[in-house]
Amino acid sequence: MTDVSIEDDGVPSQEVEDVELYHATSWLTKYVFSQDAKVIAIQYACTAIAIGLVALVLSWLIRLQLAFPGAIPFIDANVYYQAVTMHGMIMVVYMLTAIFLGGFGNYLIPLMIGARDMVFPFVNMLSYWVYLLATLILAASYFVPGGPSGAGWTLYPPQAILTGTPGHEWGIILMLASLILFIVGFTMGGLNYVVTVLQARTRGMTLMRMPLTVWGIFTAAVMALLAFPGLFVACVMLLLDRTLGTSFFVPAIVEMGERRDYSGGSPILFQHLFWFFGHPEVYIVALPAFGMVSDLISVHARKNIFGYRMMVWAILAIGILSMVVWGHHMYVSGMNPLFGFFFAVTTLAIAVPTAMKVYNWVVTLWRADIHFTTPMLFALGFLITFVNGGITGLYLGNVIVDVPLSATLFVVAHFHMVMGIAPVLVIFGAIYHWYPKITGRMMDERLGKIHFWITFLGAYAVFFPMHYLGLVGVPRRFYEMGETAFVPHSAVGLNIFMTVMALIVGFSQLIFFYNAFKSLKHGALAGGNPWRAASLEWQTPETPPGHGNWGKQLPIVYRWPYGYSIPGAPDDFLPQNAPPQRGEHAT
Ligand code: HEM
Ligand SMILES: [Cu+2]
Repeated sequence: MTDVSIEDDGVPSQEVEDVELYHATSWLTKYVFSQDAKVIAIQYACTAIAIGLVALVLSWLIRLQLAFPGAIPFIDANVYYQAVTMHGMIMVVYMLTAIFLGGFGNYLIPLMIGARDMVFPFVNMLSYWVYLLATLILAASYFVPGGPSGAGWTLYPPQAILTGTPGHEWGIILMLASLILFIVGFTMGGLNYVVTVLQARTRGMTLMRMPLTVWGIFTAAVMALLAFPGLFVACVMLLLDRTLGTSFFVPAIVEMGERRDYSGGSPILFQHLFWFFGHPEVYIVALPAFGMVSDLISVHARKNIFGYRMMVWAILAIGILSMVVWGHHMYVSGMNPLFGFFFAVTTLAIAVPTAMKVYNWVVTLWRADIHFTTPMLFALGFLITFVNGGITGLYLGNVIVDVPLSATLFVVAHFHMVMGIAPVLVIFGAIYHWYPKITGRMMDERLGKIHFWITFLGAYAVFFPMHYLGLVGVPRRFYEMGETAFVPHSAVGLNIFMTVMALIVGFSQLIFFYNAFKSLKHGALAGGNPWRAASLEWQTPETPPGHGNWGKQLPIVYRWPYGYSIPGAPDDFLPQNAPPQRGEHAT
């Protein structure tokens, strides 16, 4: 039967006297400058969603220009490239990274491992405020002379800092300063997540009994702590190149007919540093999503996750491998072909642990008691979308396939599937799933399902045809589309269709926001554990969990978090902290 060890050796669980916990003394320290991970989580999530909405609106501008070139007078080439740049950077860094690690990480880690809070609450609070500052600085670049950077989200020098690129005046400086701050802020949060998982688990919560959500977020945090420094130094050096005239990344160059003072720098060095961060970034987003999807599937299919240990090892293997594949973003940079071979092999090798995870999800669903709740629908949507994006990733991982496709919309379609749509579906699923714990009320299921179907089908309507456009050679980051030589006539109608769908998908998110706000007051009361879930966060004495999460006594953990459909269990499932039952044998 299930893996149970009995720790009833008479030692009381760790107790914390009330006075030992820091206590909020005023409204301000309770809700604004709070050190409670749960409040910080909400702050992170709300900020990330708010700036994400800005990026969403920017994507409409891009799409409107592609479908109706020139129809909207204020979208000139500069505005277009600025929109592409800000959209990409905000979505990847300021929205996805922040919401997965700062949002879900803060909320779920302490609750899922039975801790009272993060181990460094003050630093945790500081992390959020630095992140907010970084976000505001980035947004401010829309209000400085020259506007935000239009260098593309990859910020490649030399063009990122030379005249002719929109935002080379102030935009790029603010962008780099903002990224530097973001990384400082993230590091403070990231150390918290890692140390908390390693040091603050409650009695009986061995590493191999942690929910996969925690494994995913933990591994992502470790990776981010290793990968972000690459971006950090790249940003500092590029900032020096731009402001002090150093030549880290800029070779001797003639600009507008004039020889500039730069000499000897290497633009390729920047690409290496950028992608040393940029590729792991995909998994910094994907691993938490993997973990959360595993938990959603298990709970809503009333079945233990298949191959738990394999899932853990796969997460770690993906984490390690993805640190050595960054060169697949540079196949067209002119690097030594032997490197191309190395990076292609490591890239394709990642498919192995990834496919193992996909098989395990599918086997978990096999003959399960699947409840098609909103969180489950989003989890299934993720599975399909991720597999879809993963397969085109296999194409692009091969040098000879990538070279002709690399500057086309095929790449844009690929990465939107795999790290645009797929993680966003998980974010929604996770919000529907954990909302009752956070607020004490359920979200409306009917609205949730409508929201799912419009978002899921709509996203496919936007990005599926994009593969085709890429294959016929439509370039990416290209301002003037219309019926130019690049764009076959058949693409014009498609482009219009995709743009209309993008607007529909975007506006349909209002259904979600309406649901989330209305349910705060009017949602059905959830009780402590509406999904009958086994993991620890659902076993708190109060819902929403109070300050310190657990009242006086920390829970004791006796088993793994996937005890579902257990014959003889009172309610078909066994929470992690339920004392051993008759018939369970110790391990
Ligand atoms: C409603 C959803 C979205 C739509 C309609 C959309 C649309 C677009 C479009 C049209 C482009 C420009 C393609 C080009 O010409 O190069 C683009 C670029 C990009 N998008 Fe999205 N996007 C969406 C969501 C996301 C999300 C969630 C992410 C997060 C990963 C994301 C990340 C990016 C990135 C990194 C770029 C590349 C920017 C660059 O080339 O510098 N997008 N998007
Ligand atoms: Cu990559």
